[in-house]
Amino acid sequence: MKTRFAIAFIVSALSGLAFVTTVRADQEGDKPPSKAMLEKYDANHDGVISEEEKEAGKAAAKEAREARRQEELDKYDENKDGKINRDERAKIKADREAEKDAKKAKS
Ligand SMILES: [Ca+2]
Ligand SMILES: [Ca+2]
Repeated sequence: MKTRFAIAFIVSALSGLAFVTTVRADQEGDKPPSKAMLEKYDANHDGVISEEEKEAGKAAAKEAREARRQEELDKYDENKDGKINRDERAKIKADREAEKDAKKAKS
């Protein structure tokens, strides 16, 4: 019984510590950004992602998403209703698969 209590105590103490550490890292922003994040957002390559860079990155991602959506619409929206329905979506998927296969065949 005593051991069980001790373990419970240690576990709760540890999770409390982890919580504090996480919160602190968030507050101070001293958690180093991942390499992928830096590649994506760190425009001036100073190893820090500023608010501006974050916003710019988000805007770029949104733009890219919308561009791709528009491209899909241009190419696959056969009934021109401005939306991709299930049949049209199936065609996109089929094309993607074909592309993947083509790449595989090349390599
Ligand atoms: Ca930067
Ligand atoms: Ca459509």
